[in-house]
Amino acid sequence: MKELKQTDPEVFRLIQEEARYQLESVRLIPSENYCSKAVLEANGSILTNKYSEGYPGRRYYEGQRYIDEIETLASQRACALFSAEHANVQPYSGSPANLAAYVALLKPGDTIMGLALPHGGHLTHGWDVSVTGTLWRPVRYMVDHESGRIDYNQVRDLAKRERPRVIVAGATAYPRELDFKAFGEIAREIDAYFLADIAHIAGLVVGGVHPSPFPHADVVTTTTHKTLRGPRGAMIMCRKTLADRLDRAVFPGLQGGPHNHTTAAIAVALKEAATPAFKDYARQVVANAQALAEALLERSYTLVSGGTDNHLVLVDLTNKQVTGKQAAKALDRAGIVCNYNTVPYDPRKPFNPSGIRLGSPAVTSRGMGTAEMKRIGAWIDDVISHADDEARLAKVAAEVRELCRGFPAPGILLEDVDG
Ligand code: DSN
Repeated sequence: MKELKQTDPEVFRLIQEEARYQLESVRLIPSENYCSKAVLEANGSILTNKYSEGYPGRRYYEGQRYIDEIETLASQRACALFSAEHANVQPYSGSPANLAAYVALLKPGDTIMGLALPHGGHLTHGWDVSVTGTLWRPVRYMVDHESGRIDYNQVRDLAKRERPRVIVAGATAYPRELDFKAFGEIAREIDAYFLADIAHIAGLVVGGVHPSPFPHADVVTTTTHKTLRGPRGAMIMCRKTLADRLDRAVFPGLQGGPHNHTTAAIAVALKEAATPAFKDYARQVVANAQALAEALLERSYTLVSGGTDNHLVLVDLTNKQVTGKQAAKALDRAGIVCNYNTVPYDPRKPFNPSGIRLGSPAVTSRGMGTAEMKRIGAWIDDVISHADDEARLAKVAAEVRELCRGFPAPGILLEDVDG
């Protein structure tokens, strides 16, 4: 970044500091990852200079000979990887992708049924403070109080009673496998569309460690930057019969020109995700999350649903001396980055809830394995048990830093941050 250093030393310094932070901390936010240097290069390329409203072969601007090829490549790679009939790679991120899907499938006032936000759903699955909960009528299913899992009989009963036009399956804080077949059957019983939002688990689906939403789903949305390890962006995949409606909802319905640099970086990430190494990565993500869960269970932590099938662990701290927010802040001071999170049936408010959410995608991208997850589990307990003891947090932070420097992060070299 020689040019940046010269032109804007202030921004250069902040990026350097962030790079050091990402390198020297254990990043456990389940929706974050490290993308490869190749993805970063495509994302930071001259493709950002272009406007390309429209779709390959049907643009409103001339000069698209290379852009058309890039977007076609990305779209074809997505179809091949996810066994999809059609892929639109233009949505700016996950929320716009979900909005586009609703715009394509629904009339204003129609009913959306999704997992309640405090039970692990997403804002755009029809929560009140999102426009998806005001432009359309939301109904929500919840996880079972005892098991912490989705009860598919309850989903079916609610669907039959409320007759949603779209049923959404997808989550940001659900540690268990989603039964896409069951959701598809329920949707067909009431003649609804089935939308699977696989943003969190796309990399696990590609890696073969979570069942695919196809052929059960009519529409699949995903971000590209979580377990899929691409740039910040999104895709909508669907049956051919819905392709025109979805494409029109994205452009010109909701968006202008696509972000071509992002499209190219998505294409690169999809190529990387098609390799045998990525399958190993996905398997290790799950093994690491399970190792972390075990380390916490051994230390008497309560995990929502008792453990995990995927990349994340949701810890209920109700039986500990700290709230989720206090725990997350103390962990950050000790070099372990996570987020505070509501747990199902949480008596506390979302801004200071009872839980923390931990995920393995980013640490696994650095090559950490189950032995490191055990150490991380022990540190988490140490920090949560001594959240006010700054000397103890500093000691953990030093140990975390030493571990992290032994596992360089993709796209961030030690020599870059050390200067
Ligand atoms: N905000 C993301 C997450 O952290 O799960 C989901 O979009």
